[in-house]
Formats: sequence, C-alpha cells, structure tokens
Amino acid sequence: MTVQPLTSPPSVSNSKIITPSSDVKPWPGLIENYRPYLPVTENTPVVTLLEGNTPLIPVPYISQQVGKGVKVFVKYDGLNPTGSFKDRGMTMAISKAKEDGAKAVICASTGNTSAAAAAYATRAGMRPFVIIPDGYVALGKLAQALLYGAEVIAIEGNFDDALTVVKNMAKDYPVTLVNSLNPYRLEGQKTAAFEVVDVLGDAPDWLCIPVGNAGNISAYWMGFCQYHSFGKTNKLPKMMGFQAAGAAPFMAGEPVTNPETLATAIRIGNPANWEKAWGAKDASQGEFNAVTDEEILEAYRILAAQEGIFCEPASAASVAGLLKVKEQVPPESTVVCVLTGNGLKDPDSAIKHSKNQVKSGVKPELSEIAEVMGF
Ligand code: AN7
Repeated sequence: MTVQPLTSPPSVSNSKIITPSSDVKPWPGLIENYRPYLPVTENTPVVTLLEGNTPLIPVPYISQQVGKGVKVFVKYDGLNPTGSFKDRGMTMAISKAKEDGAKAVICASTGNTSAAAAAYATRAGMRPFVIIPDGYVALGKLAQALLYGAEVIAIEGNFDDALTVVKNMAKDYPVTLVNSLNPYRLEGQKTAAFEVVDVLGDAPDWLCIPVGNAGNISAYWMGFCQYHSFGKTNKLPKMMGFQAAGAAPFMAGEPVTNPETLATAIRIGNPANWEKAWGAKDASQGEFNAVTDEEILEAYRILAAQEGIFCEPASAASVAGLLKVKEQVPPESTVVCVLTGNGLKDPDSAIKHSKNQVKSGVKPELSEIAEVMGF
C-alpha cells in the first residue's frame, strides 16, 4: 500500500501562517502558576482542568452609573471550567485529598460546589458524593453534577441542614469533606485576588462580592494580604460583602433559620466561615450589606443587557450591592465586583426574569417577520 505524501493546501503559502511568539506560554492552571504561594510540594499530584486566569472586564455602563470617575471591573469567574469560582478551591482540595490517598469526597452544596467537586473528583479517580437541598439547585448545576458522575442525594432540608450532615459523615465514614471548611479550598480561591492584582498592578480600592457560606470573601482577603506581605500591592481593598435580603445572617447578627432568595446559590442561613469573614470585613474597614431579590435581578439584567455579561443571579449581588451603596464610593477609585458563576447555570431564572421574551407563532414569510421586527 502506498502512502500519499502530506502536502500543503495549494492556496496557503507558509509565509502567511501566523505562529504564536515564543514567549507566549499556555496557562498551566492556578496551582502551577501560583505554586510558591500554595501549600503544595513536588509530591502533590496536581488535579487540574486549567482553571483560573479568568478575565477582569471593564464595565463602562456600570462605571457611569456610579459616576465620579470611578472605574468598575468585573472578575468573571463564570469562565472557569465548570462555570464558577469553585474550581479554584476544588483543584487544591482534590489534589490534597489525592495526596492523602482519599478514595471518596463529599460536600453539601447549593449547586456550584457539587459541580466542581464532581468534575475534579472524577478526574482524580475518586467517588464524588453530593448532598443538596431538594428543589433548590439550579438546573445547569444539577445537570453537571449528574453527568460528571456524582452520586447526588437530595435531602428534605436546606443547605445548612446538608452541611451539618456532611460534616458528620466525614467524621464517621471514609470520605473527605470538600466544603470550604476544608482549608485547601480557601487556599485555591485566594488566587483570584492574585489575578486581580496581577492585572491592575495593585489592589482595587473596593472589592464587592456575594456572600453565602462566606468562604470566598475570606479567601480573597487572604490573597490580598499575602500579596501585600510580599510587596506585590501597595494597598488593601475594602471588603464589601453582600447577602440576599432573605438570607442575610450577617445583617441579623445571628443565623437565619429559613433563608429564602431566588439567588439559590447564596440561600444560606448559617455561614460556615462566619468568623473569618467578619475578620476580613473589620480588618479592611469594609462593610456587609443586604440586597433584595429585585435589586439582584436588576443588576443581573443590567450586566447582560448593557455589558454583554451573563452571570447567575447570586453573582449579580456584587453589582447590586455596589449600585446600592454607590454614594459611598470614593471619587476616582477602582472597584472590582466578583461575578462568581456563569449565567448558563440557571437558564430558568434567565427566561423567567428577562424583560425580553420570545416572539412566537410567526410565519416564515419576509413581510410578516419584517413587521414583527418593526420595519
Ligand atoms: C455563584 O455551591 O455554597 O460565600 O454550595 O455558588 O464562598 O459561599 C455556593 C456559593 C456566591 C457564595 N456565588 O460564596 C455551593 C455554595 C455563587 C455561589 C456564592 C456561591 P461563599
């Protein structure tokens, strides 16, 4: 049998092929990129989906709404491999669990943690178990957890009940807990603060962030403080944490027994990282505040329809919060709002709360379509 020699397509001359310059290196994932700042050794088996390195996007419409020459950016962590910031913590937690010889992991979740745990545990050859509040996990997140191979158990109870269950399971059974009580989760998540500083050249003046279990706000603060101690930033940001009004234990000053919000990701009444988050708020002279579901939805729609950025409702709490307290923002300052999850996670909310709806029942005729288009 003769093998045809490979030839270039005749219309493409080699001189026209653009090759990447040799100093452009592919992103190696956040553990490799920030290895000196993370509790890993050469013996740690790094489990990665090349998470991190998410864009810091300027949002001109929102900047204009705040006014006073304030520059607002969003850290769009919905572009991580499973669509949320949880991948940052999970690459660390699963790598360390694998180093310790774990065969199974467990988490309670409002959805995103379960998707990330399932993906990374599967990749590491471990069994993922996830406990969710029945009926309160967005469709995309559930779809992910199932397809990644998690064993999904829905309980009659809320996230706080699920967290209590998994803490006890991890004590009594051979499963490693990968909720944010696992310290490696926060170690991974702190890299988002590093990335913000690496792009801006310094810390922002404010960091606005949604708060649920309060792990992410604690992780960002750790990251900013660590970079500051290494001389990578001149300043530290004010940490501005926003909870949903119906699930705002930090405003109540005590756990909330029946948290309710359409932002199901942050439908949490008893945050596990309570002390750490208050420490971050106090040390940074920041603030906690609550935003109503209506304010969350308004920010959700503004992000999509004015900026072209689709996040999930819980993520929009950071922008809703900024717009709520915009009078307090110092002139000419730089503000980063964290968008924790991708809008595709929750298609039901998008369709239900969009001002725009499908125009259906239209015949495939030019004149009729033109009329619907307003021509
Ligand atoms: C999109 O997945 O708790 O304050 O179980 O999914 O660190 O809890 C999710 C939390 C914000 C709150 N935005 O972060 C879970 C879970 C989104 C989230 C939060 C979550 P934390």
